[in-house]
Amino acid sequence: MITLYDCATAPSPRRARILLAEKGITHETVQIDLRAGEQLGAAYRQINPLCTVPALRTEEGVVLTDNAAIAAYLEARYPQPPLFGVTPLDKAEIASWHWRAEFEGFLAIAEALRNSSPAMVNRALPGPVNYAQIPQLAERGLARLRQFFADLNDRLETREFIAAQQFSIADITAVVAVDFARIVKVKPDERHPHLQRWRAALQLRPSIAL
Ligand SMILES: N[C@@H](CCC(=O)N[C@@H](CS)C(=O)NCC(=O)O)C(=O)O
Repeated sequence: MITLYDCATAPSPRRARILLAEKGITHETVQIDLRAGEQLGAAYRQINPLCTVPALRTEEGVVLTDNAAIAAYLEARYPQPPLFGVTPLDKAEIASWHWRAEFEGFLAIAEALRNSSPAMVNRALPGPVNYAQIPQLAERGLARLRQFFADLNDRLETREFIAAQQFSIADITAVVAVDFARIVKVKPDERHPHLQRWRAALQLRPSIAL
């Protein structure tokens, strides 16, 4: 049985949860308590030395230690429904927007939150090594995040989905980023009608409630 190492309140494992649900893959879930620092404890380090969630133990007993590996494995092992595109051009378009959702969305939120939160002093990056906060990075993260919302809104003006006219991994990563942006007080508003329409439509998918 597949095991997902998860944290119900964290955005990165939510990406894996949605992917598993979209593909209808039965699995067990183990919650790791990030607030209590369980990811840094000896027991979890043995599972994932990178000290992050999600991690996924495959049926063969191999532990995949990040979303990139988890998504690559699940798409190859359970090809239906395809979430990375089918034709070469669709795959390219989805890969491009998936990267943007990670780099311009996810990483911008991480910069803004992890470089400003008093709870994350010296934890400006996840993982086993401590890094000091850089307050200016928090400001830049907020600016990048606002720009990402504007760009995503423009992109969705003429589209139901972000890339290749199909629901894909790009929508999954983007919706998790858009929802988690609340943590730094950035939310879709009247300047983002297309983004709001897309977000409302995604709510109809059972996976998005996870
Ligand atoms: N590259 C990783 C990043 C995972 C990540 O940053 N996870 C966060 C939770 S959203 C974490 O484990 N944080 C632990 C910490 O802050 O110590 C992935 O997407 O799989």
